[in-house]
Amino acid sequence: MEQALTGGASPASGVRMLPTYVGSTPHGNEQGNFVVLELGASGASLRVLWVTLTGIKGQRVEPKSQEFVIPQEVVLGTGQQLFDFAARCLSEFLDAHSVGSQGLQLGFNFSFPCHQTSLDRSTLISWTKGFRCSGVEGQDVVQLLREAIQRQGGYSIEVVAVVNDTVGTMMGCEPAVGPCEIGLVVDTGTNACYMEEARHVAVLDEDRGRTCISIEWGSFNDDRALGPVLTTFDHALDHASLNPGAQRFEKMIGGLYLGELVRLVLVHLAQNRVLFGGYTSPALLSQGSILLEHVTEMEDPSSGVARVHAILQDLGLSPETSDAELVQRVCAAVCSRAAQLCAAALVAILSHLQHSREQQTLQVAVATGGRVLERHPRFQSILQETVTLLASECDVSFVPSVDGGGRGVAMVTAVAARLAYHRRLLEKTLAPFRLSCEQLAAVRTQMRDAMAKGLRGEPSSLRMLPTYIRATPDGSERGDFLALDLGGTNFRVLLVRVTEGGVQIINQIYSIPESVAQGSGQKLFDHIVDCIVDFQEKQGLRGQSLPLGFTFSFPCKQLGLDQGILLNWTKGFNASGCEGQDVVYLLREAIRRKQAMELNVVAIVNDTVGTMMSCGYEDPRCEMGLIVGTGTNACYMEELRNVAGVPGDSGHMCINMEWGAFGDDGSLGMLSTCFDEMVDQASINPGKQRFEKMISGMYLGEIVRHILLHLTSLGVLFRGQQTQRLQTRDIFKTKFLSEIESDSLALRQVRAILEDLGLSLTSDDALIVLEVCQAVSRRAAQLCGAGVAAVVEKIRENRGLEELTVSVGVDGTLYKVHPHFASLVAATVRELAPRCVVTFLQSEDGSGKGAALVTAVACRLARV
Ligand code: 0WK
Ligand code: BGC
Ligand code: BGC
Repeated sequence: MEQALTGGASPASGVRMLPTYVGSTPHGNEQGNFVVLELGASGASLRVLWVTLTGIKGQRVEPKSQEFVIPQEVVLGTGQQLFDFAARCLSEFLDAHSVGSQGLQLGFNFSFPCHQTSLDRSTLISWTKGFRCSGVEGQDVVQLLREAIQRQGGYSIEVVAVVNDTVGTMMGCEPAVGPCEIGLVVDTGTNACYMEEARHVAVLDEDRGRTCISIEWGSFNDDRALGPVLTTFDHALDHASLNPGAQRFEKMIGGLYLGELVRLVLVHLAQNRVLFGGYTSPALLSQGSILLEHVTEMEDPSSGVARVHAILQDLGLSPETSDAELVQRVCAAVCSRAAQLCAAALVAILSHLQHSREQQTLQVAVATGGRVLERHPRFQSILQETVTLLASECDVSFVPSVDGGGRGVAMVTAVAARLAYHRRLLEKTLAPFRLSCEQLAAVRTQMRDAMAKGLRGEPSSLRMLPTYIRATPDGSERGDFLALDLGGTNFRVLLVRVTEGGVQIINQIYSIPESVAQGSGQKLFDHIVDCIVDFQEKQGLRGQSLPLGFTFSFPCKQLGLDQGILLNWTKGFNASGCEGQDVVYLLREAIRRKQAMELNVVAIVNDTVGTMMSCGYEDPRCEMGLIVGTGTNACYMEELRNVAGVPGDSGHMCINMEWGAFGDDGSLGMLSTCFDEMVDQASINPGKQRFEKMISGMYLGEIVRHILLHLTSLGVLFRGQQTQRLQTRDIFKTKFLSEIESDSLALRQVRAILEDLGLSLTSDDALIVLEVCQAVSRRAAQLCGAGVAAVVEKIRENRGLEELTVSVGVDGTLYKVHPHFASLVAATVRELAPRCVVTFLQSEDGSGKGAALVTAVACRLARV
């Protein structure tokens, strides 16, 4: 068991430990009417039930049911024959019980070993118990049933769950105390399930709660354990069976085999003249002539020796009384061993639970089902006695299932139906975030149109601001420079030394309190100068006049390299008296107020430009800068001839696109969701930066939070319990998306983060939160990719190239930290700009270095 749970199973052990995706025992509030289809629980028969769950503890409605015998040619025929037969029986039952024809929800009780990947997706591993329909092993049996129901027509039946009979048995029982946590079936076959700690199940990325595991102990065949127990009769039975070598443990316990074992022993004793005077009848010699019912009757003390005689005579034998008594003893031996082996296996579960729950005394209820347990006179008692013997420190109560698990299957179906309904609500909520290739291509084309209009100086949501940067560095830059980097997560002051050997950087991070970012412009620039002066003192630079490059990551209309008019604040900044002002002038004014006269502001650059320059220093093909951090934006080298308002027809000019504002003219309306509207309306700049608000770090967490609130209000999440914390703005950080979407331990991350937010959640909740984060970040990355595709395609067409090879310098926390963002952007660019080979260079030193390089170029040009 432990080997298989940890995924390290050696085929030897044979038990499969299959997750069933049943994560909790019944709450008792499941309600509704459900069709249950049972296949394989009790031999070549199929049962259809109509189960009504009242949702009121102890209030039971007797299920309607009908049994159908499956013809042998179907049991050994094709899978299609079997599932068509099942669909016909379903219709016959529904015709007979007039329970309506629309919106029927069905739970499929399929009692064979299956790899389940969800409550409604299950692949058959191998047939057992005399079934051997072709074309089913390795297939999803839910899909096969759905197709058969489709072919049958007449009823709209939704198959919402597939359940193993042991799980149905466990879920269906209502013990006096506490839920049943083990389900045991001994019918034609045998198996058990139990509630395991989710963290012990390697294939499930879960660390809390419990999950139901179907052990499939029928295939237990550990030679060391079974070797000494297996008899020649077991080997003979196995050899003649439909599946030799398989289900060896089941073939010693299951009702399909007990009769045959007895027969083989009787033949052996007869051939050794111990029985029937050495006579063996053709019936006695024919396989399968002694059934479970025969064994049960022959063993039943109440039916007595007379009944044994009758059965043996039916087999063409004329038994003496001594023969009859000996036959009874053979039956008893075979069945006692079966019950004892079953008990030993059950005790293995009990000791595993005792161990994993670190309980001195384990108290547990075992739901039991199956005709061997129900009808065999002594099986149950031997089982219980042996369990008590082998597990004296466990307090085990056995609870016979009342309807063979039909209710249990309906319970699981009710849970599955609720989950399926929630899934549909989730899909409906997230559908607007799933952008098609056509939608992304439309964004690329719209951005191209807006770029062209912006460059021509026509009204456009893309301002396409000339930066007066005409070339990327050529490596001849030299000197020491101060640089400021304002506008991202951190405000940094840097000393940048550019030498032949490369660039050395010393920097210090300073905070910009919200009160300063949203206070007066004078206070903001005074704070900036205070930080510079503090940095100079720490670096022993006071009194040294170093050229200063200012990375100012906000939309500025540049009138020159050292003149930039702030058009509007973004990203939570809102300092007064700055918009419409030359921020270099504002900085110089603050320098003057603070008498830091040695500061010589030479250049102001946008962080996209600084990033492009910084990466261009290493890779001259870098002609685009991209920021995906708190905000988002891009710049690139445009042909000067295409830039209206800047004289000159040759050469290039770096254009700051300010693509954060793309769609502010409503052109992205078709993509905007109600959640985007909520985030925009709650922002300090409603209607502005719409593209940014769908992509960047300042907003993704808020989009997710609004979606989680919406799903909670629908009852899809957190059982519909809204919490104060989750209603708090900005409480769900964008960095949570990166943590949650990290491939390893994803669900544990979700749980840890949301519990910190005071939310108690189920594993289904955790999965839904993960999906919401994935949908929001994926859309952001794809939109960003569509933007990059528009730009590189523009550069390619500018140069009339068949194919363009270009590099893009990138910076920004979201792009750098999110586990999938960068690869999704690259994939979208490959899709939307197939004729461009684009390399993304993550900037190591930030745009401060870029600002220093721009300053160095300006100083070099000023010297010539
Ligand atoms: C680091 C750059 C800076 C830019 C920032 C953006 O040096 O200029 O503004 O990245 O990323 P964020 O800090 O907003 O995540
Ligand atoms: C199957 C199990 C089933 C058991 C009892 C075995 O043959 O492999 O899935 O639970 O029979 O029906
Ligand atoms: C600003 C841009 C900046 C971007 C990334 C946006 O909000 O408008 O100027 O490049 O954020 O920091």
